[in-house]
Amino acid sequence: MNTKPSTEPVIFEDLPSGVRIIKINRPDVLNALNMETLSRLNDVLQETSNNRKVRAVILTGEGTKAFIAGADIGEMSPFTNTKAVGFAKLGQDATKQLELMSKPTIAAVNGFALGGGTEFAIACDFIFASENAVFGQPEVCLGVIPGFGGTVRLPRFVGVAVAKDLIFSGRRVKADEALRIGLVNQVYNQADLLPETIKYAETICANSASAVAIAKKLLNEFSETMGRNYKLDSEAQEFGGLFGMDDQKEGMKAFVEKRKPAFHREGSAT
Ligand code: CO8
Repeated sequence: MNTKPSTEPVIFEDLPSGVRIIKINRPDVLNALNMETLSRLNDVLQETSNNRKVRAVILTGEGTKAFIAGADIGEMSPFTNTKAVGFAKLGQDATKQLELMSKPTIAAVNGFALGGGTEFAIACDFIFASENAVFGQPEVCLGVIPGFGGTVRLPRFVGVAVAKDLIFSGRRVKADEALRIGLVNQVYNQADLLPETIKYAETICANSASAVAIAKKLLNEFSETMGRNYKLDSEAQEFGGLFGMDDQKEGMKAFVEKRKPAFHREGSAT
């Protein structure tokens, strides 16, 4: 038997019940999302969406430390504006697939879900978290903004005031607070997270798939999914526009060099 861990950045397993578990598999960098991972994830999600045997989807991260620690800062740091817009759109395509596919999607957040990690979690229908889960939108600490749909979807979960708190401050939110502010549906200890998430997904799988699909479509329409395309596009454009600016260069360079960033001290004039 081959016991070597897979080097594929996205792996999946199908359970007999119709639940598919999709895992981001870059544990050495806390499952950070680079271009290759996002392309592969888009392909896997497309196949998942079209595969009639799959009735529910769980998205999680390999290892015990992270769900997704965000976009890959090392790879993203030197991006041009155009490349950054393209990267944001690749991530937005994957989050849209999770949100709009007719099957229910659950994020099993087993550790850090920062930046793009929180954005992928909130694209799912439900978020189940382990006690060690940590959420946050720290992009402003890197001189940028959320780019995978955070400015559009986060207010739907927690309201505009809390979304502004999280996006402007970049502060981290632990599982108990995430439950209190309505970001997550359930919190479990780490060992129970996946089994309990599977159990819940299987409860849904036992129901009529076509009825669940129509309910999901209507609930998405109710929460303004359809008006979201334009807003997602503005987010990608604004995200890309920040690339090459002094604060983006400094913010991401500082992360790679493991030091605090020295941003411009003057405020914005507009
Ligand atoms: N990108 C690249 N590498 C990462 C990332 C990341 N996001 N997160 C962690 N890593 C790497 C670390 O560099 C480290 O690598 P190495 O072992 O080679 O030094 C390894 O993972 C382990 O990480 P740490 O040693 O830092 O582990 P700690 O337990 O000390 O800290 C943290 C864990 C708190 C999660 C810390 O790693 C951290 O702060 N990570 C960055 C989190 C972050 O800022 N995420 C947001 C990124 S921006 C974003 O997601 C924007 C989304 C929209 C993009 C639109 C595209 C254009």
